[in-house]
Amino acid sequence: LELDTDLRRALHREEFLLYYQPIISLATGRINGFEALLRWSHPQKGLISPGEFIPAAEETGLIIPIGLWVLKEACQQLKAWQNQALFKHPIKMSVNLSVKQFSQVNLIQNIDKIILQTQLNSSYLKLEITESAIMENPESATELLQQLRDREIQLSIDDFGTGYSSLSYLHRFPLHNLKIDRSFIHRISETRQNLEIIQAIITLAHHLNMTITAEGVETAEQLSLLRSLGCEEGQGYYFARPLEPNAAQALLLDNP
Ligand code: G
Ligand code: G
Ligand code: MN
Ligand code: NA
Repeated sequence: LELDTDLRRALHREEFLLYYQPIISLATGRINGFEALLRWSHPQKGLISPGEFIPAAEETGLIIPIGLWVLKEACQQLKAWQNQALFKHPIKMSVNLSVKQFSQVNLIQNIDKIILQTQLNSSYLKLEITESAIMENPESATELLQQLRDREIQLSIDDFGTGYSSLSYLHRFPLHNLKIDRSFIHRISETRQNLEIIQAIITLAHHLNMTITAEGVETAEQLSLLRSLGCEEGQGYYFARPLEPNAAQALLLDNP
């Protein structure tokens, strides 16, 4: 498999990089954190999105070393920003974990090692896990989530509504935050029903002591509807696209 060889080489040659998309508090307009988003700077093909290579990386198992690189790089970046004292308001760093990463045997040990190496306080790290990763093995997922929570690592359920949509299962898992998938936000003002579905998700999550992040916010109208529904955070092109580290850092300088 050519892509497999390419991905291995990319790791060795340090061709991966991270972009950072801000996550905004809807109440204050401040940056609450960033989501780290992987990019591959291919010597011939230019910048490649994870959608094009993560499925192959999952299949070959390369997602494990790539994912550990992402985690370390993201923790290092936040630590560097903290060391520069660029901001007063605490910022969190969100990192995506795929199904395979979430079920790797040494996940906790690997995370502990990265936290130790980077010296980032683990309460600033947020992990984004999909419903499918959790539902693949709910019992072991619950245990793993609890171990992460014991370390004060923040836990988000990503792309909510696209997987099992298991509203009835949510209470079983020790999660802090729910990210509503952008397909719901996209349709928010289309029908009364869409709005009511989002309202129901938000109400339930609040009952379970989870905060809500709306993904894919692209318009002022979506923003104001989400605010009126009590959604805490938003992420999307309306605020900012995923940014290069320098551009993300420049935004932080303006973060009151
Ligand atoms: O950034 P972009 O829209 O191209 O991302 C496409 C998909 O790739 C998204 O579903 C996102 O969650 C996923 N993704 C981005 N970065 C990472 C990463 O570092 N690890 C994993 N597992 N998935 C990622
Ligand atoms: O699956 P996940 O939520 O991690 O995917 C994040 C991806 O969503 C990023 O790759 C990013 O490029 C994309 N994204 C971020 N904001 C927007 C937006 O406002 N609109 C759309 N269509 N995609 C977005
Ligand atoms: Mn995500
Ligand atoms: Na998502």
